[in-house]
Amino acid sequence: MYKPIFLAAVLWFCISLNSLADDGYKLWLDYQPIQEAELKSEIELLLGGVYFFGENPTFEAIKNELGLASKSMLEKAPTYTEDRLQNTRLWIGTRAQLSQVLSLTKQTEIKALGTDGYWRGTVELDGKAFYAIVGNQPVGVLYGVFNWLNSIQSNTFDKSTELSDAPKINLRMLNHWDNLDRTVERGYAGFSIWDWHRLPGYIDPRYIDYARANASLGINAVSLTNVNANALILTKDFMKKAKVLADVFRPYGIKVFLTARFSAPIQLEGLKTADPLDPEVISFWKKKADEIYSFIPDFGGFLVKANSEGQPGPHEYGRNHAEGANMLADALAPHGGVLIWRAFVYSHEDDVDRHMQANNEFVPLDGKFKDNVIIQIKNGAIDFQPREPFHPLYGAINQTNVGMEFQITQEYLGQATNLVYLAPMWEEVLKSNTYKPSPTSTVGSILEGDETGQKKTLIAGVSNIGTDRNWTGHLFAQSNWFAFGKLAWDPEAPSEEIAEEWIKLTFGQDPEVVSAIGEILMGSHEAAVDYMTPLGLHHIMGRSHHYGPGPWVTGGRADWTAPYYHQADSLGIGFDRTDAGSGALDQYAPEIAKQWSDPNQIPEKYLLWFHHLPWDFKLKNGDTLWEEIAYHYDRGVKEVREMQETWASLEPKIDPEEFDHVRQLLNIQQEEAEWWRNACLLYFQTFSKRPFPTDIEQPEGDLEYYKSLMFPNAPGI
Ligand code: GCW
Repeated sequence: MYKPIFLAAVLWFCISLNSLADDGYKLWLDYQPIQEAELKSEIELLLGGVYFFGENPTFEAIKNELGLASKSMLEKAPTYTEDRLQNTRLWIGTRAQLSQVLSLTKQTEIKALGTDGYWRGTVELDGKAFYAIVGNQPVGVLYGVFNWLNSIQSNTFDKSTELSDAPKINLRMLNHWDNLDRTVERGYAGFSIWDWHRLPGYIDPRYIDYARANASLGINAVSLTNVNANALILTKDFMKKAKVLADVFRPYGIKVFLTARFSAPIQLEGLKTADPLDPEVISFWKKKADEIYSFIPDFGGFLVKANSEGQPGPHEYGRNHAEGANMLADALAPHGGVLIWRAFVYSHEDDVDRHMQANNEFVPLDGKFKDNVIIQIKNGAIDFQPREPFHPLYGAINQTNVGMEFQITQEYLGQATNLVYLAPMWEEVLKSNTYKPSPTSTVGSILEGDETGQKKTLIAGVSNIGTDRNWTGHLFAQSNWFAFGKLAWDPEAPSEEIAEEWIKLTFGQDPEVVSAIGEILMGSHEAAVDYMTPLGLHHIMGRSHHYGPGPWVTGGRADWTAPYYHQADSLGIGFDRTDAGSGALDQYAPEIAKQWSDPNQIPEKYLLWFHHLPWDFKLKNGDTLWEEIAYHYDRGVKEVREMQETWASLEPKIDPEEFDHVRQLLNIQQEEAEWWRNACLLYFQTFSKRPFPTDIEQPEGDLEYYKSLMFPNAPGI
């Protein structure tokens, strides 16, 4: 009779224990108590006497952050002083505010860091030492404070070392693909965090935490809505709502952008046309821009997807992308707004290889875009595949502002169940040599503006954020938000260092934990490529939801089917993009086209992206192509199993809730990796007609079964 009560008590105890566990909500801003005695007393001293040189909303945000950090790290609030000398240890302010106490040399040094840069270090005055965090603008100070807090958390703070930093990119931007009904296109972490229904009246505290997280990484712009845009966002009702978000984000240095539906003049104003050269259309957009700026004076501008995948655009009226973009840019220009126009355009009515269509559209328009237009180009020419060679548009246009579009949400990379750290993939693209406009150009140097002197620079990432308690669905997907911010700030930052920083901020300093999780992160992208799309295979996932394998997907428009991309037949496999095939390779610099046209010289990771090769084609290691494909799929599965083992070894050292969350997801990932391997190898074997190498785990199951699997409710569509 006592047994049920006892069990209930045990359960209650477990639940309450669990509620103390870490649910990931605090992201990398989970200021842990400082363990090290010397550091602790040093920080106690600094936070025990903080002086702000002036007041403004960003300094209020800094105070809020210092309060949160101090309470967590030291179990007490900071002490703010009224006098910059008396009882003061930490100075916080702008260069101008600190001009009387900084040497002229120091001021010149800080000035050179630009709007968002900061400097921190010790300043001596009348024999007394103060620690100072200084920016040219309040937002730079904010970045400096976050950087300082970060150094405390990762135990690297040293007050005798001066440190300064400035971003290499102006616009470091998240693109939300969030719909007004709160569904998220390609979102795997719940619903949209923008609660449009309760805005403008209700300010969800999440908005502030979201802004804090972004500011801690230097992210300074967000586009709130899906690029498959709904014109309603441009109505007065929605402007009032967007204004509230802009007001919340402003102290954190974040500007709001909206997506503009090209046909909005027809939908909102009843005009007969959306022709960009029509005077009424021009006047509609001018008035619209004026109206938005009356609500949001520092509105960032519009992000536009036009004439792609059914979205309206200038082509309907016989106009080109420059005519469309420039008309909107002119409407924004008087207010200092920016028009971001996506290069992700392709049409199934065009027989040309989809890979080539963006270059065909945009290269002839180079130099025709207004100064406040940025062309936002995806990292590769197809669509955020597990691995893509860099987009040939990088380097091919050099009189136009260009920006990067990465995808942080894992549409094609295991969605929210697979642990895949994306930074090594981004790094690979950023470091790619384009050979154009100069022999040493890289995608990164082009983005930084070094090659063409472009003044407006941009790196955007499609957000992976949603209403899930841990924001990103998979705890480890937080590392992708984090790494995106870091790379947008500095495209030259090594992905391994970013990983280490994230691990320390998320899981603490224990060297064994840092190194084991580092191994998991750094191997995870290659593992996913191995079990999904090795050797340059691409776009062979399930139809429409893109969940799981679907190399057999046919029907409907050809460029949305898998055989369009893998081209498997009895002779071989791969998409011939050499001169004998579509000729897409010629869109790259001659140095690349020459090397990659040769199947024996092209990096093997891109082999089948550009070549259709016989099943018995010999690879560098002596294996045949068929064997090598099989080895990659097999290796991918084994790599996931190693990730599982490494994670299991960390159990005693990881918060139980976090441990279990990741453990369960790794189990799913392992099953999904096997599913990918089995389905793809069995399918490709129907063409290759060759046995699997004997030293791999033999793919099991029945191809017809894999083909029959349906996921009508898969998320993110
Ligand atoms: O990757 C594809 C996605 C679409 C997306 C499109 C785009 C917003 O499958 O869902 O639409 O890219 O980038 O415009």
